[in-house]
Amino acid sequence: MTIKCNADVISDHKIVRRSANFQPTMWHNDYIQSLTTEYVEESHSKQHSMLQEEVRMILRKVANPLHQLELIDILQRLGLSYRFKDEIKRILDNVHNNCNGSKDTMNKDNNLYSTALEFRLLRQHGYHVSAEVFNSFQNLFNTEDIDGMLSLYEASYLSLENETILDEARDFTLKHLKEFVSKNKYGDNITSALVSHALELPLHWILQRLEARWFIGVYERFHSMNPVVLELAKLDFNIVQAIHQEDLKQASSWWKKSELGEKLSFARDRLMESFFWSVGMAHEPHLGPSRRMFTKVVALITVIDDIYDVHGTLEELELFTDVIDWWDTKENDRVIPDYMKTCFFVLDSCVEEMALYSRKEHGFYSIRYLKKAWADLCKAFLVEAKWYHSGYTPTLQEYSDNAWVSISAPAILVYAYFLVSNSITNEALDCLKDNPDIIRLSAMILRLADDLGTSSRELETGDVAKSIQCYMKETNGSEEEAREHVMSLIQTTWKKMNKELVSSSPFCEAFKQVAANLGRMAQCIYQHGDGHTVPDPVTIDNISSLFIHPIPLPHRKY
Ligand code: 0FV
Ligand code: MN
Ligand code: MN
Ligand code: MN
Ligand code: MN
Repeated sequence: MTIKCNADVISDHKIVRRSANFQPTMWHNDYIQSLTTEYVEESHSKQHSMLQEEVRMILRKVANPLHQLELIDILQRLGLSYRFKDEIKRILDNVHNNCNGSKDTMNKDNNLYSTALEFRLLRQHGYHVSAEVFNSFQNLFNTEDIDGMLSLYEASYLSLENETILDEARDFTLKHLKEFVSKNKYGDNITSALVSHALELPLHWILQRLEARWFIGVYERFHSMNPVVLELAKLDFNIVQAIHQEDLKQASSWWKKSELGEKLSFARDRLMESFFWSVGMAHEPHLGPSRRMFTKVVALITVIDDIYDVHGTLEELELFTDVIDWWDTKENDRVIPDYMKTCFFVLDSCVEEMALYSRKEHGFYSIRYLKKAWADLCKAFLVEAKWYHSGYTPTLQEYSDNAWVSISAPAILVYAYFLVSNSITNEALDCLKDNPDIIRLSAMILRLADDLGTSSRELETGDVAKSIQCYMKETNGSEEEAREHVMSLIQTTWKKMNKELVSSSPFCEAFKQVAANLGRMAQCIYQHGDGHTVPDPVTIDNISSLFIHPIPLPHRKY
C-alpha cells in the first residue's frame, strides 16, 4: 500500500476538531455485571416444561377454525409462538387448504374480523393469499364494528404493492379508529387500550419482545383469558430475559476490555443501546451468538460513524478508508492517528472472530465478505463526509443511493447471514455480493427511520444533509411536508419488503426475519427521537423492562 502522508501533519495540535457533546452512557459495566435474576434456576425451567405441554394440548384440542386463529394470534402476541412452530404450521396449512377449496368455511357470515385475521396470519407465515378476499366488503365496512376495523387495520400492513384495496382499508380504518379513541378517551376498557396501542405501531411493525411485555398485561384482563397460557407467557418472558441478561453481560465485558468507551471519548458509548438493537433483530433464546456479535458490530459502527461525522478531519478519513479497504494491519501504523489505530485494532479482532465462527459452524471462512462489507460502509461514510465538507446538498435520489449503505444495514446483514443461516450456499453467497433486495429494503427502512429520528440532532452538530433536508431543498417545501414524504416512503418500502418476505429466495426464514426486524427496531428506537444517542424516557423504559425487571409472578413451590 502506498499512501503518502506524513503522520506529523495530522498530529492533534494543529487541528481544530468539532464535538457533538454526546452524553456518557447511563448503563455502566459495573451495573450490568451486577444484574441478577432467579429465572436461571432449574425449578423455573421444570415448571416451564410442564406449562408448555399443557398449552400444547390446548392448541391441539381447539377445533373451531376461528378459535384456532385467535389462539395463534394470542400466542404470537404473548411472545410464545416460537415454542409451538409445528402445531401452528399444521393449523395454518389446514386453514390455507380450506380457504383455497371452498373459499369460506369460516367466513360464511361474511365476517370482516375473521377474514382479516385469517388473511394477516396466513400472509405473515408466507402463504399465498389474495387481497381479493376483501372485495366483498368494499362499501359495506361497518364502522361500528371496532373488532373488524382493528383486524382490518392490522391486516392492511401486510399489503404488497398495487393492492389498492388495502391502502383504502388502511386510510379508512385509521380514520375511524382514531375517532373511536378520541370518543373513548376517558374510558378504561380493553378495546380502547388495544386500539390506542395499535395506532401507535401496528403489529407488523412492532418488536416481538416489547409486544409480549405489553400484551401480557392486557391479556390478563381478557374475559377469555386462560390462566395456564398467561402463566407460561410470564415465565417464558422471564426465562428468556435471563438468557438475554447473560448475553448482555458478555457483550459488556468485551466493550469494557476494548477500552473504546474511554479512549475514544468523543464518540458515543452505547453498549446497552447496541444490545437492544441485537435483541430487536434476534430475540430467540438460541440466537445468543448472534446477539453478542450484533452488539459488537453496532457499538463499533456507532463509534466509526462518529469518527466520520464529527471527529475526523477529511484527510484522516481518506486514510482510514484506504486502510480499511486494504485491511492493512501493519502499514496502518504509520499513517493513521492513534485513535483510529485503537478502533481498527478492535474492528480487526471483531472481523477475525466472526470469520472463525463461520468456519467452525459452517466450514466456511467468511473473512472476504466481512472485510468487503466494512470497506463499502467506510466508503459510503466518506462520500457523506466529502459532501458535508464541501457544503454540497445532493438530490434525494443521489442521497438515497449512498445512504442505504451508510446506515450500515448491509454490513450488519452480512454478519447476520453467517450467524443465522442453517447452511451457507453458493447461490446465497452470489446473491449476497450484489446486496439483494431484502437487504436494500431493510437498509432503506432503517435509513429513513433514522433520518426522521436523528436529523434534528444532526442539524445541531452539523452533518451532511439527510433525506428530509434533501427533499426540502428539491421541492422548496416545508420540513413537515418532507417528513410526511419520508414516512410515505417507509410505507412503500415495507410493501416491497412484504413481497420479499413471502417470495422464495436463497435466504432462510431466519435471515429474512432478521432483515425485517432491523427495520422494526429502527422504527421503535427512533419513534420518539434519537433513542440510540440521547436516552429518552420511552427507550430507557423499554430497556429496563426488557433486560432488567422480570414480570412479577406469584411465588409458589414447584
Ligand atoms: C445511527 O447513528 C447509528 F448509530 C449507526 C449508523 C450505527 C448503529 C447501527 C445501526 C443504526 C443499526 P446516526 O444517526 O448518527 O447515523 P448516520 O448514518 O445518520 O450518521
Ligand atoms: Mn410506545
Ligand atoms: Mn452520524
Ligand atoms: Mn454518518
Ligand atoms: Mn442519522
